[in-house]
Amino acid sequence: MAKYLNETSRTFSEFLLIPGLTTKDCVPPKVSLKTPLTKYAKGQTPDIELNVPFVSAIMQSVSNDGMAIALAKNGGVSFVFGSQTIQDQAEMIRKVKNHKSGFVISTANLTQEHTLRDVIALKAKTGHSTIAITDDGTAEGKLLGIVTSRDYRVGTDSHDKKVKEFMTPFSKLVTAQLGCTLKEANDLIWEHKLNSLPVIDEEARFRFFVFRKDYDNHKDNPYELTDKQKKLVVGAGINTRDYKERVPALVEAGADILCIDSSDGFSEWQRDTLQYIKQEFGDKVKVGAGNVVDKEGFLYLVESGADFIKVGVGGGSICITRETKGIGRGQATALIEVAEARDKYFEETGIYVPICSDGGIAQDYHMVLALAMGADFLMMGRYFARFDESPTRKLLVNGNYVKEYWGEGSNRARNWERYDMGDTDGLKFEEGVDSYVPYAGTLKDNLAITLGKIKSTMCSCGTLSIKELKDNARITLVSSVSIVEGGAHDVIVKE
Ligand code: RVP
Repeated sequence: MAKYLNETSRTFSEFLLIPGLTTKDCVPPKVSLKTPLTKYAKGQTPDIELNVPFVSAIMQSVSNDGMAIALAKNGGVSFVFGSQTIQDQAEMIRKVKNHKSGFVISTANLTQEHTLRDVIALKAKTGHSTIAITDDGTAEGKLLGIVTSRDYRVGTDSHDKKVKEFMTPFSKLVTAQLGCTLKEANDLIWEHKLNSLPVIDEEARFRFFVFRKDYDNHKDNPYELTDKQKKLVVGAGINTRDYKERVPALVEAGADILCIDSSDGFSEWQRDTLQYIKQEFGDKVKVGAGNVVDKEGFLYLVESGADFIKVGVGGGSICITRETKGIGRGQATALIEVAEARDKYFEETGIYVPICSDGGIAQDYHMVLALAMGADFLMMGRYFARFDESPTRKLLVNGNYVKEYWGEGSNRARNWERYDMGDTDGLKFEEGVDSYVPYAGTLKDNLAITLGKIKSTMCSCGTLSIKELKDNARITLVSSVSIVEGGAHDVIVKE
């Protein structure tokens, strides 16, 4: 006879946190949101820690190189989507690892034989007013000069005028040598009152621009997450089919952490993938696995070698796995059980395996609830899809700006590798939808507001770290009537 669990599958919206004593020391600027990303032994520190407890979802519509750069600059990690060719995914990883904060590879370059007309057209196309002039018109050619909007007058100068007649030539440029630090570049910018500084190599080949405004931005990123070489940390999604080719390519490209991407990860295919990675690369390559929704799934993947475990089946905003396959569990119920299993495993073995709550965060307050229920960090798709940095189009629909957002299990993504079922034919049904989400602006601005709310809630609970929150939070179940009480009620709200 089937086993019937005497439980109700619960979601985040069914819970609230009860405030604890807030001492005068307990203020948002003192709250630390540092959290482990990979497993560690008692008394040691994890090899990778996040500065904010967020990772972006392994999805075409969320995590490309642009999102990865933006999120790492703000303290989290993106898992670049794996539903693309191995070469394309490795190239995205390379772009993130080669990104040097403040050192910008120019996308607006011309030769000195081009004309003012070309300059105006390139500026309109790229939005960049500083153009590098190189011998072959590429971003790696020999630097011959630069053109900025101070070098020409659109209304007066002939548009046929050659670039060489009005550019600032190399002989008059202040340049920096490749290998200089951002601080050194910035000192030159200040000393010579520049807006941009070209960086060249020993053969005078153009490599980067450093802009005055970017240095200021860089100083504004106190949470930036970098590796030992000061390169941004980046993750990559993998599957249980082509891992023998994909994993070495991603490792070669510099991925700091991998994660097997599947809606149901309690499988022998995940075990084989984990064992292969650990046998081939030892502990050098970190890899998360999932998704699971119970203690058994958690222990199975931990014993197979996973460095973190992802929790959640069917809770994602674009996910219809529960409707399609009839599998899943309320996200809060799943998380609470897996968190208990993680703590017990830690007590028994001295090994702490972080867990990630994946999907179903619909409100900012759900984030702090998930952390209080035991999540070490959260994976989110919808949240990040709304920002400028997500890879999708921004459109005007019914007078409102929206961004596109589609599931990895949708027909649009065609990511059939997510099914951990070997090379079985016929597993080509949809378990995700194609949708819009309201456009919300930049990642940095939105994250600042979200983190402010989380820190404020943590202070209300009298806690200054995620660990303290987990240990001390008091969580209550709410009735549907008290949910009504929680919003504005019995008043006429002014427009
Ligand atoms: P959300 O943040 O609620 O948008 O959920 C994102 C999560 O949904 C992903 O991290 C993944 O686990 C899951 N997902 C992605 N695609 C699909 C699908 O097509 N069913 N589900």
